[in-house]
Amino acid sequence: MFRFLTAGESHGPALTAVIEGVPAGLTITAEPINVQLKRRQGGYGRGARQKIESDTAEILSGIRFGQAMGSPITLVVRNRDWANWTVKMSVEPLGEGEAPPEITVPRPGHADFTGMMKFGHDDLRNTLERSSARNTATLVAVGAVARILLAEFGISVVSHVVNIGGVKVNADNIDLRQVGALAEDSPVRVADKDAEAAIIAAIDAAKYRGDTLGGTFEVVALGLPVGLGSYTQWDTRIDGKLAQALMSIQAIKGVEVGIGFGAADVPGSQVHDAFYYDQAEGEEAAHFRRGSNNAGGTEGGISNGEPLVIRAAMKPIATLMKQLPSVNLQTKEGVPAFAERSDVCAVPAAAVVGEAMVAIVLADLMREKFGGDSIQEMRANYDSYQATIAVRTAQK
Ligand code: EPS
Repeated sequence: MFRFLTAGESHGPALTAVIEGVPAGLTITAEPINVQLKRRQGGYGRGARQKIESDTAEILSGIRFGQAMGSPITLVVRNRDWANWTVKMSVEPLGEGEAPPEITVPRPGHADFTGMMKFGHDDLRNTLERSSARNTATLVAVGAVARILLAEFGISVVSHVVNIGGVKVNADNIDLRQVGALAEDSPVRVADKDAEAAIIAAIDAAKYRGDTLGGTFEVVALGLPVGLGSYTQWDTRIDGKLAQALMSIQAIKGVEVGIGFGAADVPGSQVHDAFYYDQAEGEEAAHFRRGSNNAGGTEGGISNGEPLVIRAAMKPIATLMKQLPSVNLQTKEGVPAFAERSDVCAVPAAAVVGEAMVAIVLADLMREKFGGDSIQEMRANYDSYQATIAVRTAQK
């Protein structure tokens, strides 16, 4: 199993992740992790905090001479902003009169209200510090390790944004092998240049109004073998695991696989992906082929060998500079919601986090199916399975 825990507050000293289940012998260095951390920090519409932070990972355990030892891997991402928060976020008790005023007016749509009620906090900082999307830096760092494992088996995970604030991107005719690279060149991670300008204008307009924007991103995984996940129990399904992983990202309110909700509107003849069998020709081996990929790469809770295509919808960020009505939880007086420095739109960053969560689920399913304590052992199991698939696919 590939599993992990994270810890850390948004304005505390650091964020930490401990990962278990990385096979021994896998080459891991900080550099590819830092590449992913930098990608998450980009995107048009982010706030002043990203100018302060320049996220990098320190590896504190599990790696020797650039190779995994099979022991837990600890990653630390330090918060540069901590220097400005040593009193407000002091671990030690503060002296008389040193404590900052309590924040008591929850933002509608944020974790403020639910967290304060559940944990019995009087100061909503005790809730917002951990519920903050700052923690997605650790998810991306863990996802970077998952990607290193997946790359050993030729699996890649990319993303692009398909909608921000209702401005839709037409990416239907773009080759899935190119969509990630095209998005990488765009400040709003869109593969369609026409939509890019309209989206940037929409973000600027929202900022001017003191408002925020959500949107939808798509994650695509290529190179998956058929057979990850299972229909045998509810919690073994690949699509269920992916949905849970994506829904765990702050502000995600919806997930769809393939044509998703669209499949509910049309008859089965227009939904299901017909099978064909292509005979061997030249260099190409005989293979099964599908007429379409409306299923988005999963059938029966199992990967079917087609590209995995999954979308997630993000609501607008809950911190609005033009504050919504709220209530002071102590005095019960109606007042504007708390407003703190924030992003206007974080959908491009959320797409990078989405890639990480998908990579984590896929790495876990690869570990489950192919096992092994070392990368060599895992590869031998993978090769043996692929050989049986090749026999089942070959012409009779
Ligand atoms: C966040 C609020 C902002 C964002 C933060 C998430 O932080 P701050 O209050 O320090 O300005 O910048 O995101 C990050 C710091 C990050 O690295 O993504 C929130 O409340 O969720």
